[in-house]
Amino acid sequence: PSPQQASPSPISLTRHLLEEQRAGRINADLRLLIEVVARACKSISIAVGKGALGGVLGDAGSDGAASINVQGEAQKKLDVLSNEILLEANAWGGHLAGLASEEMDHSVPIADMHSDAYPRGNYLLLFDPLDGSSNIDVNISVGTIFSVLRCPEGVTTPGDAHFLQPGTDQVAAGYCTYGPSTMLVLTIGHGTHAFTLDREIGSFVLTQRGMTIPEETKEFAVNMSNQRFWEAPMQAYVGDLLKGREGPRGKDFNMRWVASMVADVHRILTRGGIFSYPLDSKCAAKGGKLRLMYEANPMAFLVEQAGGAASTGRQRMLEMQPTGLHQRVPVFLGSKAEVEAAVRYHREHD
Ligand code: AHM
Ligand code: MG
Repeated sequence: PSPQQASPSPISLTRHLLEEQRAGRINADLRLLIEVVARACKSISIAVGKGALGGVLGDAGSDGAASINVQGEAQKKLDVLSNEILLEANAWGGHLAGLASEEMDHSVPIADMHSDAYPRGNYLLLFDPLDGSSNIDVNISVGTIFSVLRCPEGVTTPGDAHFLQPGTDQVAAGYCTYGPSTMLVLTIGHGTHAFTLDREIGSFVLTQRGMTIPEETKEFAVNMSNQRFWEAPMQAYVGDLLKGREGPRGKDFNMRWVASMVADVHRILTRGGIFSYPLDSKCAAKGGKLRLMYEANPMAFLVEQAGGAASTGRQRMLEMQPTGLHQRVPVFLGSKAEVEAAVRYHREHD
């Protein structure tokens, strides 16, 4: 190609964020925070990629005793390692007031993290360090999910209550998927953009600007083995999907379920679909399976910014007022028209 036609130079995450800062969409602190999270994700990607060679597969805990997290689930070695990587990376940056993780009972104010008194910033970070843990040992995609909120004005040592802000208050959210390639998908409220990790260079490169979820879909994602435990609206909704072309929906649907939310949502952001983890009689007492603050809300923000929708089946996800750090919710997200259809079944069959 002549010099005039040369392909544009790749845009790194660093350059993208600097351009967002120059456009007045983020400040330097939020930019640095996102850079630090991205750097931690690179470390996690390396650990995940080593697999059995890194000695990181299997359960955490010693002497045959399983290590159990706040959710009552056995922790994997990589859950613990990923949590430590994110904590360590974010402790000293100076942009956070506190952080909270799926793997920790309570949030931690930055002030309590080190005796060296790191400076304290204005943001709160929430994360699921390694989502889809059941897939670690079988070499299937897993991911990290994160959400960023503002620390309320005047609060220097935030506690759990300060994190309980509705998803509409998120200033940034994203996930990193550790699959055949490692990708970071990010929103700061101005579209959803995807970056692919260039492993040789070690930097994330913008590979899809402005992801857009097709409004209509013929693909749904759900754990069908729970069917008999679902509530009436979900029974009716999926029942009609399965009737295909002859049924009221008038088209044949395909199904996909990775059992890693990050991978399932990434597929939906790429080619459309609906993801659901509904209420069922097994998880009803807890309110659902997936966690609002560091799974449902960040994904809902990303999906809405890509033109999709996210709901509990009865309410827009981002408008839910959280009542607990580890609160669980039913989740329906993805192609807008399909999420609206699922919500309609809830209205009609409740
Ligand atoms: P985790 O945070 O303990 O890994 O659990 C969340 C995961 C999601 O990634 C996934 O969508 C879901 O649990 C799979 O659940 P199931 O095993 O019931 O299909
Ligand atoms: Mg999780």
